[in-house]
Amino acid sequence: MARTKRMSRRVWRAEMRKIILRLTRALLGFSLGVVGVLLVYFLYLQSLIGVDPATVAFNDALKDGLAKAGHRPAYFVLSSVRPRWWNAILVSWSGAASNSQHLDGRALDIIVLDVNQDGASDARDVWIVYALLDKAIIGRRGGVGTYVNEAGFFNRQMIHFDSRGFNARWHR
Ligand SMILES: [Ca+2]
Repeated sequence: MARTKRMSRRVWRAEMRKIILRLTRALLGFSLGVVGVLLVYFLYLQSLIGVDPATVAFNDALKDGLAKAGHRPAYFVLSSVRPRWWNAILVSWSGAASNSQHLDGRALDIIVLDVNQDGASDARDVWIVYALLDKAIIGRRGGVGTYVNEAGFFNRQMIHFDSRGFNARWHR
């Protein structure tokens, strides 16, 4: 009698172990799926998919302008088309505008690296890109902003530009 009890307990434990293992595997698979979807989604937010053609043209002109001036197009897109819920989070996090040009796909935020190839990614590079966008490329057709006075490398190296259809400039 005692032996059968011990046996059934052992069987029960083995069954539990199997169930826990299966649950752990399912949970792991689900988490990886969620991470994958988020990854693809945030890569999409940094792509030029769905960006206004006028803004894409500004971006192309910037690459050309930098090359013609003997510089490198050393920058990457941090933010392009932004869904409403993500913009709402950024409004409270980082002071993004609630009526942001990103909502309509008219804006790009770029992080400027060592454009002039002097070995450092700093304000000099930001001003080279700003000058091109300000005078040669966008003019009165849109907005250009820098964040050179803010804390943190990524803020300071960021330039926003958009095709809002009228002139706007700022330096934070
Ligand atoms: Ca530099």
